[in-house]
Amino acid sequence: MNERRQKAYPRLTHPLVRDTRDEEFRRASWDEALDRVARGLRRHRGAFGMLSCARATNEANYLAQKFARVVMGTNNVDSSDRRCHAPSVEGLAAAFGAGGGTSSYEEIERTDVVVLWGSNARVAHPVFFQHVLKGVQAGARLYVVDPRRTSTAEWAEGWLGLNVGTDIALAQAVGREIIQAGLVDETFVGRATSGFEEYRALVEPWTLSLAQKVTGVPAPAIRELAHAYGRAERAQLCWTLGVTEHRNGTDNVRALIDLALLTGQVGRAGAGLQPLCGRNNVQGAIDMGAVPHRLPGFQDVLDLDARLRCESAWGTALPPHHGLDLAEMFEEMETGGVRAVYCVGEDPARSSEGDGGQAVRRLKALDFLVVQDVFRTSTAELADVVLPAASGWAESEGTTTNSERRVQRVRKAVDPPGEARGDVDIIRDLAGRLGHVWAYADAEAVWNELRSVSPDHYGMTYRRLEEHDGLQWPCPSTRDLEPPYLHGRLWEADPARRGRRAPFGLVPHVPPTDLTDERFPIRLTTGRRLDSDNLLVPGGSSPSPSRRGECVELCPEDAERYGVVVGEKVQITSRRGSVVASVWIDTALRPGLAFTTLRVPDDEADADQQAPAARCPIAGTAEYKATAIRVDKLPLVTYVG
Ligand SMILES: Nc1nc2c(c(=O)[nH]1)N[C@H]1C(S)=C(S)[C@@H](COP(=O)(O)OP(=O)(O)OC[C@H]3O[C@@H](n4cnc5c(=O)[nH]c(N)nc54)[C@H](O)[C@@H]3O)O[C@H]1N2
Ligand SMILES: Nc1nc2c(c(=O)[nH]1)N[C@H]1C(S)=C(S)[C@@H](COP(=O)(O)OP(=O)(O)OC[C@H]3O[C@@H](n4cnc5c(=O)[nH]c(N)nc54)[C@H](O)[C@@H]3O)O[C@H]1N2
Ligand SMILES: [Mo]
Repeated sequence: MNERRQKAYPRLTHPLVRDTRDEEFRRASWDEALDRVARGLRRHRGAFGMLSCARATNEANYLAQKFARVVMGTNNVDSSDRRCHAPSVEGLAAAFGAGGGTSSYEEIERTDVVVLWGSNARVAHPVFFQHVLKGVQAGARLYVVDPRRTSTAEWAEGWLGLNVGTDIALAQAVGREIIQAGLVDETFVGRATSGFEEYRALVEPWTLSLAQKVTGVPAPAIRELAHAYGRAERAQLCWTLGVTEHRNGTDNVRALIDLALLTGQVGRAGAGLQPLCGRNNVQGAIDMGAVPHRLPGFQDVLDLDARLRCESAWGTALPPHHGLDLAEMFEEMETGGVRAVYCVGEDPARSSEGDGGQAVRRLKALDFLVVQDVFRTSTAELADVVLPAASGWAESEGTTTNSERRVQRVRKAVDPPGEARGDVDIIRDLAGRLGHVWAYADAEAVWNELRSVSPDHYGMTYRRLEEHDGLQWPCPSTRDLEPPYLHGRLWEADPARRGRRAPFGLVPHVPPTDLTDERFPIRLTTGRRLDSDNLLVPGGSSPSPSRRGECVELCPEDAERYGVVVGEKVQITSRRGSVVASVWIDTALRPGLAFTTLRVPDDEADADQQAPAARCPIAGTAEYKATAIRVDKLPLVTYVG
């Protein structure tokens, strides 16, 4: 077992400080630690970046973004939404104006067709998957679109095993078939959308046979999906990282939304578009404004009315332009644009901005780094000051927002250990030291301020959240409830009430940046496993035949071709670097396709081996899902079963 990488992080119980990065940390009082942070940040008002936490409460995220905007005067605030959910938010916002999934979990149980596109929900979203299974039990047909025959696919009526990075080609062939078969909802398209003729022309070349060639999915399976989706009374199209973690993640999302526009599978009970959020409060972090271009309530920073509302609530002028996103902040660490970082509940040194080695190098070069986390993370080891936080879950009062836009109360059940304190209290006290006295008595006071600046949250008092067991946004009124699905207005007959039309995305198919060829013949994709949590994989880096650990998974045919067995180490080389990993054999894969967890382990390699080849220009999400590699057998077998 690889102790160095896999040892669980210890819990933080008291503040830690040091004068220089070469020194060991020493224990400090809260007063001393917060004074040091205030000193460190004061010097860098113009070159500051805030990383906020998609696992912490809404209240913590609201204060984190307020700290960046009000105390530090910058919109440079972001969270790991950038790595997974941002393309969904951008794609949905471009089509409908709101960046949230359009339907609710309950509707998944009462629908006719569920499509899980690039989503291994059985493994990564087990709670949601229970709703899917209830739907299936009630007669819904389930389709799974995934290069691997995942355990999610085992439950499906149809599995479409496409080639990595061919989602747009597949979606457009489905769209063409829907048009050809006369399954377009013409009323909806005519009333509520724009760009249909351009869409028809765009998808025209994507015949079933061309799509079969490009995507690898047999034509009859594409046809079946098109007919099932197009004929369904109600259908739910759900997706996650198989769609978003590409150089064109937002375009991929648009291509899926186009299918719903074509068939009117949105804005009605039981019909919808549902990107699943990775962590408990990714949606909330975005909704609270912990993103560089949006104020709380998904209001654009450039929207003067929204800015004025926040300025009057916060008593200060706000920067009137978009800030830097997570990826850009890391780039600016290199060029001097970001010199100080306040990192609340993010672990970029391990989870990495695409590449661990590069992220560590950039964090080390900062003038000042403060980390506020539950655990003593790899990122905390690089900091000047470390602040111990209470966990947002079970140790704090507040709220979080799930994939169906439902805001729910979280409650404090136990005290945090040692001197650890809640994120809300820490950020508030720090603001006070920097001259901004915020008199919140508790989390509810923070929430009520958020309600005053975000019309979509206005109706959600703590009391109502408790009475209703959570409420979905939008909730503009303290009396009424909105329907559980979004965009019902698109179905209005009256154009004035219908409002803005939803435009077709009209996106082109482009292959991944990293092409396979003779030198790099294998497509490596990454993803989750049931027994691992993001970058923490039980079993370390040396799997035995009974325990996978971190490894590269090959199909039986490829393993035989390379003459390798389970547990044997191989060298994996991409165009950007090389790592050594142990082999696991998985029948979910097919020849030419390899799979690994988020990071192939290799203690010797800290260079750019995991750097993504590209990013989505709209959402900033990295192309984590499509690397071209070569697998070389090593002369030495290090494991003998
Ligand atoms: N057990 C467990 N659950 C988790 C996590 C965890 O670490 N462990 N992490 C959480 C987080 S942060 C997130 S964001 C979510 C992610 O949840 P998911 O997105 O479901 O997880 P992934 O396994 O990353 O990717 C989903 C699927 O995309 C497929 N895929 C790869 N390339 C392509 C492609 O080109 N096209 C298509 N259509 N599919 C492709 C992969 O084979 C994989 O099965 O999971 C959350 N839940
Ligand atoms: N190669 C590759 N890399 C990837 C991905 C991939 O598919 N491939 N996926 C990416 C994805 S989808 C994601 S989401 C990222 C995840 O990467 P990270 O951002 O590192 O996310 P977590 O592992 O969730 O770590 C978040 C931190 O929050 C802390 N924390 C939890 N609750 C609280 C709280 O209430 N308050 C505070 N202050 N801290 C708290 C935890 O201790 C933890 O250290 O990794 C990304 N990296
Ligand atoms: Mo994620």
